[in-house]
Amino acid sequence: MKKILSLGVITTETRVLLGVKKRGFGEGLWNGFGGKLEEGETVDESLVRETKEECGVTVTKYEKKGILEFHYVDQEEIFEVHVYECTEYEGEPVETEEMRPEWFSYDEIPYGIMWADDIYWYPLLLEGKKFKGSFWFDKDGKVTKHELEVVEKL
Ligand code: 6U4
Repeated sequence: MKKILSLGVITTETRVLLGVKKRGFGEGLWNGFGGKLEEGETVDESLVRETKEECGVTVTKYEKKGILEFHYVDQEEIFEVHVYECTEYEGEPVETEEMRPEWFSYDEIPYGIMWADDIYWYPLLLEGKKFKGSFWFDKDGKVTKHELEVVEKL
């Protein structure tokens, strides 16, 4: 079984907005904003709702850039994460109960405290490419195997 999730990376020409997750799955890691789909929701709707919940902004211009499958040892389901680049938003980023947002220059992205797959695909996203991939994790969150390709269309 697959579980679909949204993940949005807010970008400017030089910086990305990430949030450190304060609780739950991925706690302590810097990540984009997103989450599971609620009943009857589309992936786009989940992206907009979750981003608002997690850092207070409403994304108004976004494009799907990647589809990634994550295989975790301790999760029964495969996560299918739809990755978006968000280039316009309304409101100002604020800390919420779930996340604390911060801007990072492209060359200061804190890969050491992010999900281990991120270092593989953030560079593609920041170069404007579209991509598809799969990552397998061990119990410590290390990537044991991966497949990743740049595609013309998702
Ligand atoms: P609840 O159950 O409401 O706390 P929800 O906010 O719906 O959770 P959550 O927080 O579990 O979902 O969402 C996880 C977020 O982390 C999604 O945006 C997808 C993202 N994510 C999951 N695995 C990831 C990985 N390996 N690399 C990555 N992001 C990942 O960069």
